[in-house]
Amino acid sequence: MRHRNGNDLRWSDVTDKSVWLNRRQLIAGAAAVGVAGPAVASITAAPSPLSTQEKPNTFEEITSYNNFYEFGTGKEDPAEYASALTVDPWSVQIDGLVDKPGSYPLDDILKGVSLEERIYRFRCVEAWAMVIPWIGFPLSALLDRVGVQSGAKYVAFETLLRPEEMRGQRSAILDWPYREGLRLDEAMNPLTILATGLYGEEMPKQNGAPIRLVVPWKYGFKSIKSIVKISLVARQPETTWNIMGPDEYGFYANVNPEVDHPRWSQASERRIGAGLFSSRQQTVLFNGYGDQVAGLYKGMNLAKFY
Ligand SMILES: Nc1nc2c(c(=O)[nH]1)N[C@H]1C(S)=C(S)[C@@H](COP(=O)(O)O)O[C@H]1N2
Ligand SMILES: [Mo]
Repeated sequence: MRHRNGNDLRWSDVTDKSVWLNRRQLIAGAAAVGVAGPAVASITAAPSPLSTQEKPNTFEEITSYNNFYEFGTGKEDPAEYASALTVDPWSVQIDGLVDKPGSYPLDDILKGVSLEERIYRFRCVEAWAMVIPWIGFPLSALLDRVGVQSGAKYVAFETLLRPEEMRGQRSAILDWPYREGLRLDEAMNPLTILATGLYGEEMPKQNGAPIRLVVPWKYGFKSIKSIVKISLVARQPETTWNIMGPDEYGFYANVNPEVDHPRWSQASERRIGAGLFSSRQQTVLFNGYGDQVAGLYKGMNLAKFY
């Protein structure tokens, strides 16, 4: 990418097992990176039927191989430098075509929702992939709470701009702050979540603490991190990567094995952690979430609106 310039499952049926599993994997991951035990608070969240049964990547893989250009363009830069980020206090400004605009403290946002574990496939436009056990809640729950007005057709998101803590923002590698957007129906889809944690713990800073978007059927760059602003708007908003390279990064950015990136094929992907000798896996249209989202794009030419 670096570039020129849980409804049918009962809580009691599954909670113990998932908490145990998360713990065990977290401890294994933390031990491998040399992190001391009790620093993070664990989160209680219900499992979701929208989760994949695929085996998640390890905590260490998910937190040591990242894209977060605010901390540098290298995959290891976010793990090294994101500790400088202050995530408390944190508020999200919600504005535009909404009934209840305002600056919402994160605690207040979280009081109004119930957290779920969503184990999702995640596919970066650079052709690597992981499986990540997010903790979060549907974006629709927050949008319903603030009251979306009828003129709103898109949702625009912005990341924090704080170059004192985000060293990557001291150079103009991207047009800061990082911005992303979704069509309103994409934003309201049940798969679209705001994530506040992973592996049953608060969101690691390198993964977009304290709150980030996750849109699992789209390339990873749509899943904007460390969000401070959500605007309901009438027109398709400008988005960072689309401005950088309109021929390379579309607004829709749905995972599609048949639409190659101009500089590489999107037909297959490298599963992080699959081992040195494992072959690449085939990329699946909508990252395998077609049953839930294909209907959003009926009548659109997916090669044109890539
Ligand atoms: N603010 C911000 N959000 C961002 C990015 C970024 O550089 N800045 N990178 C995106 C890209 S390209 C990917 S693949 C994912 C990576 O998420 P992860 O590091 O949690 O796997 O975050 C996305 N969100
Ligand atoms: Mo990405």
